[in-house]
Parts: sequence; C-alpha cells; structure tokens
Amino acid sequence: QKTGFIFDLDGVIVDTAKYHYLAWKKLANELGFEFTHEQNELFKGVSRKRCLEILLDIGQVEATQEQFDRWMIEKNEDYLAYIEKMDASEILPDVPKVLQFLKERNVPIALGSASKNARPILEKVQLLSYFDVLVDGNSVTKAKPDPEVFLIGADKLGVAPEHCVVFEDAVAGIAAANHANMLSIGIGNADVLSEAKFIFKDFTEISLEFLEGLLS
Ligand code: B16
Ligand code: MG
Repeated sequence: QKTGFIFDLDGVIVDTAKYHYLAWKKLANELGFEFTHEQNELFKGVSRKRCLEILLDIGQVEATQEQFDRWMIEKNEDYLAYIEKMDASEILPDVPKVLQFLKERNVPIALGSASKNARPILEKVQLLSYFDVLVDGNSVTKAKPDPEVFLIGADKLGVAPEHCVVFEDAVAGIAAANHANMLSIGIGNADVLSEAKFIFKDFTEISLEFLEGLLS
C-alpha cells in the first residue's frame, strides 16, 4: 500500500501567519482596538470568516452584513499585498529537502490548507510543481478540526486515509488529521501540539531515515 503525504501551508511550508497578523491588526486598529500576537495564535488554521468573527468579538464591535463583507475584502487585499512580495526565500527551513526526497520516491503529495490563497502562495515561492493535489479553502465546506480537508486530499491522491501522513502546525489541524485516522506530525511547539503522534520543532529536526520509515 502506498503512503500519501499531506502538508498544511501556513506555519508548515511558509510563515504567512505574520502577514495575516499585520492585516488583521490594521483592521483592528482602524476599528479602534488592539490585536496582539497572542490573540493571533487563535487564528491559525481558522477560516477567514471565522477569524473576522473572533476579531469583532475581541473588539466588541457589532457589524452589519455589509460591513462584515467589506472588512473581509479589505483584510484580504492587505494580506495579498504582502503575498505579492513573497519569494522562495520565505520557504521554511528544509521544506524543499523533504519535498524533493518524497518526489524522488514518487510519493503522492497533497496540500491541505484552510487558505483560499494557497495556490498563488505556492506559485510565489515556486513549490507548486511538487503538489499532485491542492485542497484549500475554496474546496472545503467544513473547517479543521473537521477531517474533511484531509479526507478529500487522500481521496484525490488515491490513498487510503490510514496510509496518509499529515504535517500540521495548528491544534485544530492535528485534531483533523487524527479524526481522519491519519498519522499526524506536529510542526512547532510540543506543549501546544501534544495530540500529534510525532512532534518536531521544524523540518530541520526530521531525518531522511525517519521519512523513509514512514514509507514502508
Ligand atoms: P485565507 P493553513 C490558514 O492557513 C491560516 O493559518 C489562517 O490563519 C487563515 O485565516 C486561513 O488559512 C484562511 O486564509 O484568508 O488566505 O483564505 O494553516 O490552513 O494553511
Ligand atoms: Mg497552519
């Protein structure tokens, strides 16, 4: 049986969380309140719409549907201005090494992200060609921790869920992978990602022997 690999985007392949933060902070400031790095943690892996709902809760701002929609667009335009300037130098350490290793072994690779901007980001950092399948915020109806995003990924790769490996940086993403009956690997802080089967600080801590072991 073939093993499939599924990668989250933000926090695993690139650190776009810092750009999401700047764009949300700008909106919060315009609406007259602060938005901290700590609060930004709650936004990781969470859909754009849900993020705005949480943001307005933080600032105790009531919005009409029209305002809500306008702020969603405004935040995304600000975010896209940052994305526009991205290049391969923003790929997180050793990500290309891992993708290259898997590619050489013909391992099917999918992206499983909540972001509606996943494709342009992968294009910008020149990693799009590594992915056989993209499942992103445009193709899912249920957000992580629901396993939908990863189950669609497995299905499109033609690999059984129990033979898929998922790399995730968000608590909700690890839960989604576990719910999908996949092998979850947390990238980041061990205290936060304790539900993951394996946890690494980043890809520099993952050896090729470890990856090889996941293939058999
Ligand atoms: P967009 P991931 C997620 O990406 C981010 O972690 C989250 O902060 C963001 O709100 C979400 O994508 C939606 O992004 O506004 O670009 O559609 O970690 O699932 O790759
Ligand atoms: Mg993420």
